[in-house]
Amino acid sequence: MSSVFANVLRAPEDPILGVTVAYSKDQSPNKLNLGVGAYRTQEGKPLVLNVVKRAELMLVDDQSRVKEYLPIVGLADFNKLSAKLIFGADSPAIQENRVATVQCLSGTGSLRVGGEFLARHYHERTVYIPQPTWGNHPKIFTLAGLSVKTYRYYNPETRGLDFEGMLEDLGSAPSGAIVLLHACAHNPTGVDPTIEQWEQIRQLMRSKSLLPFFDSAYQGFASGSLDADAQSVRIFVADGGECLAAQSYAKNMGLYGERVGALSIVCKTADAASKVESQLKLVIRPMYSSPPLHGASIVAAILKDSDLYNEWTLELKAMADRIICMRKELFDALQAKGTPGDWSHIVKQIGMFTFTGLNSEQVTFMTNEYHIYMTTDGRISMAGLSSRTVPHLADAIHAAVTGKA
Ligand code: PGU
Repeated sequence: MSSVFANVLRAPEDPILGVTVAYSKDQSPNKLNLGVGAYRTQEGKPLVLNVVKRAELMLVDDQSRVKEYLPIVGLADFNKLSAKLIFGADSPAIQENRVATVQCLSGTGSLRVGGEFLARHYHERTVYIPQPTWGNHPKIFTLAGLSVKTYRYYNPETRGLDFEGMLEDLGSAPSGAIVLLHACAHNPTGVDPTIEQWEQIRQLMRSKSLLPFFDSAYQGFASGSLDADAQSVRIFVADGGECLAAQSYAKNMGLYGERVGALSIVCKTADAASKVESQLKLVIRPMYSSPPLHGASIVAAILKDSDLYNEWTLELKAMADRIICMRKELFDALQAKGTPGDWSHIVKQIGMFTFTGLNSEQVTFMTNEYHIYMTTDGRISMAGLSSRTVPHLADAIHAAVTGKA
């Protein structure tokens, strides 16, 4: 009675999502999941934004709505409004119809579709990703048919940006290479270039015809402002050059499981953009045919109604502010305990994560002894913390650093 699949090897759990699997099996009442980047309330609960609930009620009440297939490229309103959100309402690229936008399955799907389009139609097949980066990036781009290389990004000694290293590596990349850039709130480091540094990166990349591919998974989460967090992308679009952008509404609208996102390709001409769109359809159709309706309808409803939009920006700011408060509380707790080391990076880094600098042994210790779950690279999701759990985390970090169980 042997299975034809008997020889299939068991695959390891995913380095990020596997943390949640391990956490779920833990029976301790004090367990804490700081692995996945998912927002939690002060009570440690997942949050459905009030504005999302309002939009959903509107959708349910609308008797004219049907459940027909969306077009291959997704919901037209959603695509237009998503491009406006990231590039800005007054973006010349949008006004000149130079942007091809397709609705995709959240940030991941947008990166995957963009990667496959580039592998099929772009002359340079190498994509440079930051070191370190979100663990799924290399897998997504390799499967899309690109070859993946890295550029220096983070300096563990300063716990800041390795700007020199970054410029050096991009400077020696082959002309035309694709460069993956985190639009804001770099995952896992929480370290972003300043606007002046972005400007230098732009000049270097344009001088070498490197093609920017922005991953925007945290617009609004870094600073609390949607416009400020899109600045990096906008300075690249303002110079009239081309780029790609993958957007996710998982975090900033809390629509994680709805899988709603968009891929935009900014082209030099409207003609190129319409041809690009026609080819994106050929990438999408055999992959999943067309995207899901519900999440995109929620996003479009919120983005097109000024009252809902304003409510969204307030709720988004509140999430970003709570994360910033958690940084301060954790930093203060470690200071108060006199935990050895400089922990100021906790308050300096931005976005959902703190890249603590804890090593994998320390992480394992914290999981075994304190039931605190996080990725082995020492990244903690600040959004998973609350005032109630900060002392427990501070105790665990203190013990891990001082070697006391
Ligand atoms: N890009 C970056 C930089 C991300 O951090 C994430 C999510 C995504 C894209 C993809 O998000 P979508 O849900 O597909 O829109 N990273 C989180 C969530 C868990 C995961 O690994 O997917 C994280 O914890 O790193």
